[in-house]
Amino acid sequence: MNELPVTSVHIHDPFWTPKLETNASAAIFHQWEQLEKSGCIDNFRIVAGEMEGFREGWFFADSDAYKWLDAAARIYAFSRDEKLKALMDELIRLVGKVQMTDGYINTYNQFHFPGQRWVNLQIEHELYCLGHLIEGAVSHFEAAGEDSALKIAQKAADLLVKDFLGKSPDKTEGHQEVEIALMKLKQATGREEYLKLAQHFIEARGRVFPYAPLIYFQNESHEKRKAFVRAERDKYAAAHPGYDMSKVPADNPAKMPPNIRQRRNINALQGLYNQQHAPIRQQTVPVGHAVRYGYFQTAITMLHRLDGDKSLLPALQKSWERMVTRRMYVTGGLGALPDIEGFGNDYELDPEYAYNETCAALASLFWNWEMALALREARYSDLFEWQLYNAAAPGISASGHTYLYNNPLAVRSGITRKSWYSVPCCPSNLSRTWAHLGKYIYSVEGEALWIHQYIGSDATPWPDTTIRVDSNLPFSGLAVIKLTLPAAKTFSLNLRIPSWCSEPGKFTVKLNQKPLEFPLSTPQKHEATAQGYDPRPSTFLPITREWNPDDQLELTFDMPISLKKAHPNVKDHAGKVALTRGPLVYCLESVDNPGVDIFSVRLEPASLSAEKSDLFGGIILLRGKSTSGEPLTFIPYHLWANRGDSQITVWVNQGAA
Ligand code: FUB
Ligand code: ZN
Repeated sequence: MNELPVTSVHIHDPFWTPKLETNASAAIFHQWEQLEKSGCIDNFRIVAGEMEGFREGWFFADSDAYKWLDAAARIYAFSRDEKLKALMDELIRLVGKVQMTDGYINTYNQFHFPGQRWVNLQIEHELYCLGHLIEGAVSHFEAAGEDSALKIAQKAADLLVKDFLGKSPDKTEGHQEVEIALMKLKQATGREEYLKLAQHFIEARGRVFPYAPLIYFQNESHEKRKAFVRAERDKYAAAHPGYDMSKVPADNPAKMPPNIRQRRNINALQGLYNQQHAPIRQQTVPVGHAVRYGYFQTAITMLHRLDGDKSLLPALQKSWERMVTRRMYVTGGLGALPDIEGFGNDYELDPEYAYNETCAALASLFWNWEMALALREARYSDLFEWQLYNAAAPGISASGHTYLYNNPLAVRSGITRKSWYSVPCCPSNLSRTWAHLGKYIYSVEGEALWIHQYIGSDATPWPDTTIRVDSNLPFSGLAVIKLTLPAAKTFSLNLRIPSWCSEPGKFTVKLNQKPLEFPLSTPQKHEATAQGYDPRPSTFLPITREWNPDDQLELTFDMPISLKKAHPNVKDHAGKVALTRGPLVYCLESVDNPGVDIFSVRLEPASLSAEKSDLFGGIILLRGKSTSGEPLTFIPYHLWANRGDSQITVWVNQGAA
């Protein structure tokens, strides 16, 4: 199945439209200000010779400018905001000036180590940065219809083809991303060599035996280079008394489990950390850094889409199943281990250590969309929906000015939304995904149309057909679908029935006010998941008929409050429940529950009810009582930390002790 061009889908949704407007009018400009303030854009000015100064930030800081360009371009495609265009043009001009004649760009090396390149590929992210440049340039080309950024990106990509195509497996990037970018560039330009290089990187991964010496020596070299940079910075500061050493803000702390440093080292030496431990068709378990894992799975699935290699699919399916059943939080969050920023062992899902980086959730969205296109199974779009609301949406505040990087399920103190991070990978990743939300709602193939998400929107799947979805999700379960056709037309409409109301009798479909009957499918038995959320019962309901102009479908999904329980193998979860309703996970936040110890309170499940409130512009809260009669208020998890410092917990004790 194929996605629709994103600009052919127009979102008008009571839940999403305000968020997309905040993204376009506030978040993207806030992010630019922060990139300026932290020195990220000045790095380009300095290397371009336009200002004097010291290059700031992590060795991969360039990627944040490029990802901002990607987000800005995708927003510009809809907003046509001239102020945004001017900022994009300025950034593109600078990047063009920094680019070396053979296509190379990396302000870290160009400033600190001129003449050096591709030194520590497993660690230093040069190809990751160029990948984000390429993605940003493709978005800019598609949005602005100009090739100023695309030319730069192609020149860089041509250098990559020259230096890496057909080379040995140690010449692969430590942080996957460039593979996705090269495939997008192939789609934008038609140039086969970009697809070939992406395929080469994907197939070469996990084929360095043994891997440990490679990463060990690159790490030693990387540490030496970092020490050199630190010493240079001290010298620069001593020679420039006005120099501000604190441009880069501090991160939120992550609560660390015991032995995490040793686990990280072992993980890295085995190649698990960056999925270099085995060739791709043998990678059937989610391991290592969760963002790299998600980007890599996305790239492999995209490769299948572009070159039709079906042998890529079984490992992807197995890995997905293992992730969903044993290595994913009830929120859809990925990454039980801080420091590794990635997966722990099966059922290792501590709510306080939970890292659940926002980018890991976004990477999973990208992957699940590709899986949905490849396999036409509703489970992937179901997980997309769940992670969209409960793992990605928590990452950005209502104002669009503050962000969460790690997303634990229990916070006692010290974690809150911040206006910026020393590693600001999540904000622009969120913004570019929000701007492309329309892409994930529909897909088509021949005479068939799929609805993956019930997000209010208009689309034109075929030149003579318009579809309009009006939706009350995520707070109530009504979606109305209207078709506009010039004449009667036969096609198949595939409606996703969400996992959260897939049981018979929990949903109804009416066509022009009359209920439609469907044969009931026998529910399949599945291994219980680690945290109670299971996307696998979701299905596509196909309706194939001759549709008349102005036909209208009305879908009603039941939304009872559901109490999820963890698998007995998950430590310390016995007797606890997580509350969900429709596609939303709820939590107790201290600000709504004064005087209650949210970590020890015991919920009386029979007391629970859903209630409309004025909070956050009108949301549904869950209200209940503790076994000793204290009132309890639960808010959707994605909204926590919008009202100052607070404690939260998703898992609560239930019933008498
Ligand atoms: O290393 C680049 C990005 O920054 C990763 O994807 C994130 O986990 C963060 O470390
Ligand atoms: Zn991130």
